[in-house]
Amino acid sequence: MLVKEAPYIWHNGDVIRWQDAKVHVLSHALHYGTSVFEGIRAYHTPKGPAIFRLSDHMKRFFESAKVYRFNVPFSQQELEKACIDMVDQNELKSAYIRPVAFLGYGHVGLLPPMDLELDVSVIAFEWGSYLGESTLEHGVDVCVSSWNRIAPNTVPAMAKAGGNYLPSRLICMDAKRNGYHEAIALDTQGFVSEGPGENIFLIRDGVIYTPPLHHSVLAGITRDSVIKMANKYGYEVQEKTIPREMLYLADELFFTGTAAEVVPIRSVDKLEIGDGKPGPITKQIQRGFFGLFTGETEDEWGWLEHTPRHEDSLLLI
Ligand code: PPE
Repeated sequence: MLVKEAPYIWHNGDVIRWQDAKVHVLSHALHYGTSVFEGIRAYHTPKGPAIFRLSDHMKRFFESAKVYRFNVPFSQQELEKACIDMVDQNELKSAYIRPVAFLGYGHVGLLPPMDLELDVSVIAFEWGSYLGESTLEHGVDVCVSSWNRIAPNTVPAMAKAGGNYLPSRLICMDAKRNGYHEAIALDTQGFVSEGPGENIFLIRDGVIYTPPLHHSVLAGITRDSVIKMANKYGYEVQEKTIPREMLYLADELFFTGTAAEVVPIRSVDKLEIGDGKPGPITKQIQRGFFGLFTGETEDEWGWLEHTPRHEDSLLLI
């Protein structure tokens, strides 16, 4: 997806012009994947732009950094404010927000000094639907990837680090090369894990299932939101090990993710799921999720952070 540039980027505490946000080619993260990041969406609501679960995303950002013992030289509160400011100062009605912290320039070799501070940027820009315009309504065709997800005790799946996404690239390419919208990956034991950038849900006989975290799954914030909403609607949600064949026998399947949102899956390996159309429970959950942003679903969890406008705080260097 070609990025849609915005005027400003927050970088190490300053607001700079988009074009000026550059790094050195010897930056550590470019060579070794030593970065952590988040993907957060801001939605256009009747009360103005609202960021979805900002503090939960930034909590995960700091948790990812903790696993790698990274020294992020800003507080969670400061970075939350940077996210709000980037939506606000770029005058975005809706946005995808990408906070990233990375080992920058100055040291070579695998282990620079442990107290080295990371560079931190917050980028916000417009990003439409992730898997294609009509997919939210009609669903996606997926395959099971020939590549597995990252293995336990190698690359920690719960830490959202740059390096995690090399296997995701292989999984995505597998899907695209074979004419699918996306792929589902199995863990190294052969159980269903997740998509390259999405969690997965399966519905069978009215019960909703999703793989538990020990199957190399990112603890998705959309995943958690869907579990809470489905419980509210009275569905039983089980975090259960899912064998591959259960995908083919599902009544309904869908992906969740910040970029992907809630996307129905209409076929797996060219086998139709249900009658090949988004099912009723998927549609109910989709409606509930998007309703949070139109106001049709009451935000009883306090998930929406409305962005105030600070005309006087624009700090351009
Ligand atoms: N699994 C993976 C591996 C993953 O990367 C994401 C988010 C999820 C599950 C869903 O998590 P959450 O966003 O908290 O509901 N993937 C991000 C990056 C996608 C990209 O292509 O870049 C995202 O959706 O922002």
